[in-house]
Amino acid sequence: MTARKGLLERLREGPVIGDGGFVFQLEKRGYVKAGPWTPEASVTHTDAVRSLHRDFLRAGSDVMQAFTFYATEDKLVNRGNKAGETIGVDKINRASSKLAREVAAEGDALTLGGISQCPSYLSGMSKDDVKAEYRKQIKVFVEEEMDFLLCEYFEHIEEMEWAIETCKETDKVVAASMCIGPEGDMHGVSAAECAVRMARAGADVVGVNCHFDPFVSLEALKKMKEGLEAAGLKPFLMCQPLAYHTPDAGKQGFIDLPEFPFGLEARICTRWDMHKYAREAYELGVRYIGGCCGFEPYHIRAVAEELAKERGRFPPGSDMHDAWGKGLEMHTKPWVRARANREYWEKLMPASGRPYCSSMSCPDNWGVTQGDSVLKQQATSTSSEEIAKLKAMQDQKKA
Ligand code: CBH
Ligand code: ZN
Repeated sequence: MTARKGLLERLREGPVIGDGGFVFQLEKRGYVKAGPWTPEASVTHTDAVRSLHRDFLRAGSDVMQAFTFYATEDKLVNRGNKAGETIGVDKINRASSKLAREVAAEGDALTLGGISQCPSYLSGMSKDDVKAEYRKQIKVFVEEEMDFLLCEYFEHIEEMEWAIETCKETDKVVAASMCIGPEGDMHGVSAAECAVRMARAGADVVGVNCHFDPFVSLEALKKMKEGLEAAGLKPFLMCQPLAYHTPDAGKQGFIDLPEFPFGLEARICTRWDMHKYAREAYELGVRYIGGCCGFEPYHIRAVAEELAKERGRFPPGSDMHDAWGKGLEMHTKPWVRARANREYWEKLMPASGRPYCSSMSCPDNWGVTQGDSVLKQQATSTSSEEIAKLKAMQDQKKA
């Protein structure tokens, strides 16, 4: 039996396809709460998490990323989140790792343990203490034999460096992606410099995830690539963008858009947008190509179909999807049959269907987020009055 190929070997051979958005998808299905966005569903609703992994595997994902987003201790208890007390870091990370491993074995996928930024960093927690938070997660990933590690969704390069350093205490391959766009991190560090610092901290794969659409994210990747080349560094590049169009977003990305997080639907990318994304990413030299919030299995399938030649295979889910809509030739209506071709779908400009819907909205532009301790000092009485009013309204509704 030949040994299973690891991430770096696969990346050298061709594109590796990541998965899509877990917290966003599971929130819509009723298993994650928007706000804390924590992954306790791996313990409380294992079937929901397992089945989303399976959907991504079928769509062509080469990586089953354990559902451990925001699963640090400080985040699980932050602002009254009960998951920390009732379940805890160890149990969530372990259950998530097992689910990823179980589904990965149903295909030839790799398993991945991920860590993400923690609220304590923003509140000024020391480097050692922040690292200790991460160590609790990483310990589980090592014990559960995840194939590699990922530091994802960091908006400050300094915290990212601490996270990478902590991952490097193991002998696992480390990938790192920041939730930044072409304008760089929240402390004014450019995208190019962020990439160089991630690589110097020891990441084998560097790039961006979340916060911006595929095309804005690739702009950031371009800058990262230039910076890395100038510094003589050669890590692999990764991109896992949103599946929402964000041409109007500011530095904080989609978090600042008025539609975040409950009204983003009009911005969803089509599968055809994802063909374009996959091709452009590949041509830029990005080899780890996946998605983040809003990215559903059909988006990943489109990436896998676009790169089928490079990968030498179509994903299992293509059984039910002929390239460029060819299946529409079997439709009953002639004008729909006429759409069974690439040209039609590549040229389509989808309408929003909302008469007064503008193409751009005006972001909040809050600027840099501060830690909870700072926000508490700034909180005004109006906001607590407002909260009390809302609560009363809710109680009235219930009664
Ligand atoms: O769940 C996932 O898919 C993770 N791999 C990445 C999640 S990025 C989450 C963004 C929401 C964060 C917030 O509002 O604080
Ligand atoms: Zn995301």
